[in-house]
Amino acid sequence: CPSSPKLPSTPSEKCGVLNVTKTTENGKKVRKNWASTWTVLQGSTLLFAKGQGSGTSWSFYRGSSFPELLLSLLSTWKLSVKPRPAVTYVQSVPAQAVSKFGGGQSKPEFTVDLRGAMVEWASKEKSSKKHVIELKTRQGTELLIQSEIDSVINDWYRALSDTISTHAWE
Ligand code: I3S
Repeated sequence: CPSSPKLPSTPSEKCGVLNVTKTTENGKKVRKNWASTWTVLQGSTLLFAKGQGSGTSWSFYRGSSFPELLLSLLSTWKLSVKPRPAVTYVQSVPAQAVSKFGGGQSKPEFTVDLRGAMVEWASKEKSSKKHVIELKTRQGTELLIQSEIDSVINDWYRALSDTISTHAWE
């Protein structure tokens, strides 16, 4: 990922739009609230920024490639429409295309410390969605991270696992 002028100078290792929800915060269970979320992996920190306000925040997508934008919108729509339609997603999408952290957003909405965290594929009981990663931090925050595109979520799984092993003893 290109680094953002608004964030600390460490170049980010990975970025992209994922569907994210917290399930536990500081050890307390919270209601799921899936949202299409701009996600950046920087060192041992994972940063998130949701689109702002209600409806579609176009600046959020500034710099995204067209397929990425389309997939993200489809995914947001799919999250808000029930029952879920059978949508088949295009599999080949250029991986990282967005150049700024959350477009117009200057600060990440929340961050997660990956040191001592655990990552695994979420069981069916955790979510009815496919391709869901469960992330548990040492601070007692638990998140579900999902993408409709297997290659995207597999890459994130690998990146998160690698980061966690690299920083395991810090
Ligand atoms: O694990 P749950 O509680 O069945 O998760 C679903 C609910 O959070 C649901 O919200 P409401 O209970 O407010 O209707 C969400 O819309 C679903 O997306 C959640 O399930 P999945 O399986 O999509 O994670």
